[in-house]
Amino acid sequence: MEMAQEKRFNNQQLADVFDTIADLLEIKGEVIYKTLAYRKAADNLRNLGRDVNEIWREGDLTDIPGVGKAIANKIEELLTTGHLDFLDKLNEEVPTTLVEILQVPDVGPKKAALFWHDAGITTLAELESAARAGSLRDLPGMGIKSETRIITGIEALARRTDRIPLGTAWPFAQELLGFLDSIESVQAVEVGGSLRRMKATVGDLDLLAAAEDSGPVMDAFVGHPDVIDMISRGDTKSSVEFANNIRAQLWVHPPERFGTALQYATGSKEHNVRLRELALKQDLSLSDQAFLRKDGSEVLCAEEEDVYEILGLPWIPPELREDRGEIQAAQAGVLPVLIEVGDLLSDLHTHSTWSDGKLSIQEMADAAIERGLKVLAITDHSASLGVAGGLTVRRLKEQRQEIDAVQDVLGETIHLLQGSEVEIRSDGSLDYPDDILIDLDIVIASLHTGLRQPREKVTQRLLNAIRNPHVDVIAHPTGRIIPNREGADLDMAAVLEAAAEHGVALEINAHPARLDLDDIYARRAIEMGINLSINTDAHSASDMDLLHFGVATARRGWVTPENVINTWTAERLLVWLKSRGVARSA
Ligand code: DGT
Ligand code: CA
Ligand code: ZN
Repeated sequence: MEMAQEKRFNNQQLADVFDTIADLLEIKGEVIYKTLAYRKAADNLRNLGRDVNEIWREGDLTDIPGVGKAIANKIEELLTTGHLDFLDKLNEEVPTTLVEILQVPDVGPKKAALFWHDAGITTLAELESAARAGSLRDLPGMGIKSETRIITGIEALARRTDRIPLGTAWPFAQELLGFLDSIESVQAVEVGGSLRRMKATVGDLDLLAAAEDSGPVMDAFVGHPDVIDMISRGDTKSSVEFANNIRAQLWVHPPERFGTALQYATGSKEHNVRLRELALKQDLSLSDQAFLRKDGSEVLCAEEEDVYEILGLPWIPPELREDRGEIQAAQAGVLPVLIEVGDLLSDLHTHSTWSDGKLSIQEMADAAIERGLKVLAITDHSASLGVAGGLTVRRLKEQRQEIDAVQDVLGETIHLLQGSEVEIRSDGSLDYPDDILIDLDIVIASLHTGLRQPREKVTQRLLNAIRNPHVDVIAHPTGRIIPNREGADLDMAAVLEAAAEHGVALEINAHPARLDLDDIYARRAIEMGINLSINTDAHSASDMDLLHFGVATARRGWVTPENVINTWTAERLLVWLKSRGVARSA
């Protein structure tokens, strides 16, 4: 069923068109700067916050940042005719299906062009069979190793299915909640499912609304302007797919049943099975509607707390509901008091214009103060990470002067630390010598290159960094990028053991593309007494607002404030940092 017939393109779809153009131009071999305008337009369309159709009707498309006359004309052509001459012509030169092979890790436009010209490959399927047949290894610049990497990359792509990253799902769900909340008869809205449990990726969105009469709410939901497919429509549940390919289901229940409905839809399935077992022990059966007694009468729960209370339990935070011992802990009265965003007083991993950040040190400090932080570490990249503008030793020393100057201006409002995100090189050595590290207020070490090295080698690199007495924090330990890149093949048991032994803190990187450590390893780390550090890795002020994703990941790992060094007062944090590294205290 097509709901959005007359509106041919929304912001997301236009952005996808421009990204495709940029991809095709790169494969064609155009110089990078010719593609940049398309990428920029795509980014800006995605982040516009206003419907491009509206701007087009009411004003001037060139008002959109990054959209000049040429791109405005293309947008107009797409909006009026539904296609684009320029793209059609480009397709005759470069097959569009080549774009899909760019999703394979390590396959960029140059490789794609090579596979196309030298092996006649135009689709992902053709690439896979060529790799499996061993016919890529002899192409220029290829070998058995890179051929194997393509096979494992394609396998990882297949495994990735179409789960949606939390960082995409969450803001979209907030938008939908706002839409539902504005419907007159709706009394409450909530998100359920894996999204409420804040999993790093979600299969679909589960939304709930409380209303006496579900009809008008369902009508509005399936009639949402971005719906491209109505999968089902019922009185308590409807499912749709949106133009961004995200699927969502909406459950509507009367307010007096909202508690059971929300509890049910939040899951997880395994957690819910346990609760139903507990209910049965009291001769009750629990459904999304109510508790049902043997005599057929119902017990209704308007609040989720009521569901747990009837089962003799305190309310359990959604992030814990994975049947990983939370019900037993609740019964024993030992649920952890989970960390919250407000507990964090410092951000210890951020970037400024000194490397690849967007803001000056002063601007980063202002953004941190605005968010109530007491300590901000500026940790720009080290020398060898050339792509990210890593600092030479000389630049590092100059940066110290600027940090001191900004600190003088700021006075007591916030404490600035000069740190560095020091690259762990592919041979396992650190990017700065010890006599430079010793002068930094905080050293975080991380892997950005050589992530595909064999397990033993890549693990050893991380162990070397952990054993360096000047290293305080290991940032995004596995290096995974959601959803494209799996983390390094680390021996995590060895990494955790070394971190515990050397008192190094492990980061939960809050960026929704990382969330690294994940919930499972975060929990194992705190069980071993390892300190964690939740940081934004901010390259801009808005990145600082992603902190809650890191906190949610920590909560899924049963993390309490005491486990996280960012909750410590400035005094305590500074004492800890000074105590690290024998030489440093000298
Ligand atoms: P996802 O979307 O794959 O990331 O995972 P969830 O947890 O959101 O699961 P989903 O979307 O299949 O279902 C949403 C919620 O509905 C789920 O968290 C709990 C509830 N649910 C679904 N199927 C069952 C079931 O067979 N039994 C019970 N008790 N609950 C279910
Ligand atoms: Ca779901
Ligand atoms: Zn960083």
